[in-house]
Amino acid sequence: MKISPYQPDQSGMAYSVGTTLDRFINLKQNDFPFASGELSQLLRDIALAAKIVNRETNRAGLANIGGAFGQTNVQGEEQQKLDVIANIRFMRALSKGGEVCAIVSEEEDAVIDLQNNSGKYVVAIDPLDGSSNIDVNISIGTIFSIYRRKTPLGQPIQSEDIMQPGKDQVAAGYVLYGSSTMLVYTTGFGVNGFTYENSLGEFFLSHPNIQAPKKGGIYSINEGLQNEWEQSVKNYVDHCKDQRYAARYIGSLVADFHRNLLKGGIYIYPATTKNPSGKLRLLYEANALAFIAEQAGAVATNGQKSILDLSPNILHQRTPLIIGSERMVEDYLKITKQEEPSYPS
Ligand code: FDP
Repeated sequence: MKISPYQPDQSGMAYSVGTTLDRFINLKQNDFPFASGELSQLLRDIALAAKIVNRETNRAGLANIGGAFGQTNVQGEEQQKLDVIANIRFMRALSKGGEVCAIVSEEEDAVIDLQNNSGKYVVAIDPLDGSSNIDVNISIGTIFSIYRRKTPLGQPIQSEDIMQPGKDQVAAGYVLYGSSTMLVYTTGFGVNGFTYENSLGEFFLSHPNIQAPKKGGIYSINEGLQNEWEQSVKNYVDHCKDQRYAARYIGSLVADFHRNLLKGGIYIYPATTKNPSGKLRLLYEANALAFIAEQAGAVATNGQKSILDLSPNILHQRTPLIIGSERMVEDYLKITKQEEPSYPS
């Protein structure tokens, strides 16, 4: 009888394409000899909630759960049914495991204190971003940031546990419910993307160690708001046109960011007359994407400072966001700094 030894896949072994998310998280945890496993469990909980939201998203048209819920959230925006469903799913997943002490959600007015003073982590989450796109079958996403609480375990949470600058994130990620569903995350050691395989109910590593191109050919901005921009932003967009960059704007932050991260590009949501502090939220949108961007070699700024250096003052704080390929963001800063801020009257 002929016996041949098994030849394992030599393509990087541990983190090769096709590794399941669960296995990847376990292997990564082994890199930290004193890790307690709580962050790993938290990431698994988020992945489970993402699978459930993915199922609901796929059924949205069929089960009549698209469309408005009939209430407005704290931002004054109309809540969609799926917004509400996603919020409930993530709240449940984050509160069951015992790793989390508090949650900040786009859909909740106040911080949710889970009354779990032994929970090490604080999570800021936008359960369903880009929700105005649900009804028309366009990609939407979930964005999350994870922080370690600052105050000692065993004590009630304080505002310093919640209002942390983005540079203190221990992990961040997003889920993109698109032509396929992907979970992309970082724990501060590179960025990895996992694609969901529906029939197996698993996320598999499909985009190991994502590196953003230093320069790209895409700019993403809502040009319908041009009359509300500062002159300096108009100058940059003129530059993009001079360079013959492609204009691509889905209006779903996760989807626009993800495309630009992989292909190279710049996403801009500047201050406008309607939203002089920008539209996007610092704690559960900009910070997470900025952490991921920087881990992938891209850059994120509010036009003055790095997003990760901003200290939040209020829970649902907004910020201008300019994020993307390093050289494009550099050009943006060079061009916009030539102008004094001045809104058109
Ligand atoms: P939405 O209002 O649909 O939730 O986070 C807010 C957000 O979407 C982002 O996903 C998106 O990039 C942006 O707002 C779109 O805003 P505009 O419609 O003003 O362009």
